[in-house]
Amino acid sequence: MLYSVKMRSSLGGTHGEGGRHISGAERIVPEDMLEENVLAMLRRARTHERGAANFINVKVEEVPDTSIEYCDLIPIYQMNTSTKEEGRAVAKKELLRIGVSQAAVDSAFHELESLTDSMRGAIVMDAVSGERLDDRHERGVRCSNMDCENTKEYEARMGARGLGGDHPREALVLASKVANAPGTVAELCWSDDPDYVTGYVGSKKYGYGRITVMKDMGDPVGGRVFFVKPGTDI
Ligand code: PML
Repeated sequence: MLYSVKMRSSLGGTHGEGGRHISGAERIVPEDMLEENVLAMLRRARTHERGAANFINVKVEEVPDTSIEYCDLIPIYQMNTSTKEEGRAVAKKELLRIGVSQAAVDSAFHELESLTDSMRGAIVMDAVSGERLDDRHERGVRCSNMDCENTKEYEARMGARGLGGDHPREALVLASKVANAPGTVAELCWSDDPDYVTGYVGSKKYGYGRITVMKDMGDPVGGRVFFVKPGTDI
């Protein structure tokens, strides 16, 4: 039997009710790894670069085998950049190459660059008009209930490429689920972790386009945009 373990944490109150989002994480693990994963998540919330959370919510749920859908991880390619400006310019070019319109690229960057605090979820945007389609304001839409099937093989392969650790793993799993969702054209993301400057542009068409520098070191504001085909049932 598999279990879903989800954690979200904040500082100074629950997020959205005076508290500041600190971190979130989720895994799907076998029963014998449940306890170690719950502990790892508590530790992560209490030792995060964004602050030591004092509101931590951990949810554990059984996942019936019949409810699971499998998809391939999208292939990784990397674009090396050394400044935020260079990284964002590369991301814009990549989104246009995938087929997102100039209007939608401009709108997405305007939305993300206007944020004063990180969103928990993503902005859903029409890939042609650039109109924001969700009405969830700073909460956005979350992609959840996901993990990679074979953790050992995943870690061996990613470790060999120098891409071990939580950030690439969580981002690649999420980007793969999003890219495989009906209606998705592309995704844009940069991290809300102040010490983590890497981001990506994801798509089913080309894969996980990792961009090494997309923001300034120390910046605690990050976010995501899911670009969808016009008419997608969001
Ligand atoms: C996040 O952790 O908030 C997003 C990280 C995106 C980049 C992950 C990577 O490929 O290193």
